[in-house]
Amino acid sequence: MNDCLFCKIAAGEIPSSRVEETETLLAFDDVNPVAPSHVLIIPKKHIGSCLELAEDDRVMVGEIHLLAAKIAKQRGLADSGFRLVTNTGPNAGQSVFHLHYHLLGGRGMSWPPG
Ligand code: DGP
Repeated sequence: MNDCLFCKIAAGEIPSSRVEETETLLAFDDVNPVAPSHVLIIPKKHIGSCLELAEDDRVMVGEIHLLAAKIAKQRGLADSGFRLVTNTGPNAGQSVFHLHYHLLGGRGMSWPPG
């Protein structure tokens, strides 16, 4: 999508601190980290949120979880734990309308979230 920030990051038009990349996914550091480790995982193709996922996206969604686990292990978060979350819509505070998963770790987190 022309005007989408994360599409531009995926295309390399806006710089980011890249963590991992696959054929379909990009992982990069969040510009405003709220935990010592705060990585965003996005599909390279534009999907506005999980509400727009199609049957054909099943494999890609699974790959997001596998990539999150790989990054968590790389960063030494497997034992201490981490959170993988996708904010959807206003009540969840979604601010960028391109599907993304926050991988948060490196500190204790409360539940339920605020
Ligand atoms: P959400 O509120 O769930 O839609 O999260 C959007 C996240 O995107 C937020 O944690 C900040 C991050 N973000 C916004 N703009 C940029 C950017 O230009 N670069 C990077 N790396 N992250 C960004």
